Amino acid sequence: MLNPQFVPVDGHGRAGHTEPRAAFARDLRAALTSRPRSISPKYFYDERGSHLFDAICGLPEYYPTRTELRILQSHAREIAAQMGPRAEIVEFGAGSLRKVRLLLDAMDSPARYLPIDISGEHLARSAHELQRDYPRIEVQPVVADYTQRLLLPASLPGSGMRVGFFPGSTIGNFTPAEALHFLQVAGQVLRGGALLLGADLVKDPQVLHAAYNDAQGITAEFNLNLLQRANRELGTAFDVDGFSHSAFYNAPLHRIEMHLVSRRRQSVAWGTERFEFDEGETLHTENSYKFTIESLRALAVDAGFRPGPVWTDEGRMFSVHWLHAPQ
Ligand code: AVJ
Repeated sequence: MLNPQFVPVDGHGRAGHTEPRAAFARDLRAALTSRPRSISPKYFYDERGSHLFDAICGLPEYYPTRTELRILQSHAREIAAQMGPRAEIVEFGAGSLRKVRLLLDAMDSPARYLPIDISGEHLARSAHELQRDYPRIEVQPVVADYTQRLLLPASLPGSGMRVGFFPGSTIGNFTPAEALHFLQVAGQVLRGGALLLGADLVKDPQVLHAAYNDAQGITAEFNLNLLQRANRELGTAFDVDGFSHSAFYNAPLHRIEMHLVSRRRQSVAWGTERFEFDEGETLHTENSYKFTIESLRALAVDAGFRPGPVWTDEGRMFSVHWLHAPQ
């Protein structure tokens, strides 16, 4: 079943899905009219942004992707043993599919793979690729915003455990309150199953800083692409050269912050409106929270999960957690 489905999220059969461009316009307008100005990092990921993110994942300074892949690779058998036979994987975000392949290859007769993503195109493409390589697994993409309430198709008859997969430390994009809410919602759809969660760890601030300030400037391009995307899709007139990339580790809050900083006093036209930026004024585009193994487990407990095994690399850079969902 390869056609992405829209999934009702409000119990009234409505698709609970705003047209992506309209949502971007609404959220950008809200960002530009509030102080401090901030917008969700989910808007980084248009076609160009997704390509830039793939490039980031291969950068020498950006350790999370390769470290998590290494952890999954070296512990795939133990992870698969936690799942048991005929498990189904629900992935929050469609991802690059490299990570889930490591799991599927180690699992005992996986039954189904359900990737959930807001971008229907990206999702359909990656689901198709996976289905081609794993003809015996039912691949059922779901177009939905997994940060909202979520209903999933019922488990297949005779299937095993339902396992959520949320790799990449994407959970770090949420505020602590949002992360708690996400885990509570995930706990409901995974009831009786488990969540396999990747979380980046607190470490030397210089290592963190470098990961978001790469020498090739790809992360800067990725950040600035938000303004280019707005110009392309919404007809804003951002002068992209008038903004610079800023990323720094906010140690007391355990998070990398990314901002777009106005390099001068300027006015940005959008239709009949204008939005003023002072010199040095910022649009806050992303938080990337870092965790300790203990802080992540405590958060999971608050959301009703029971922490199981944790896998990490030798350098303790990144962590992968097995979390038992509530019964
Ligand atoms: C996909 C959210 C995990 O926070 O490290 C990479 C996104 N931003 N470089 C991260 C990102 C800048 C990434 N996450």
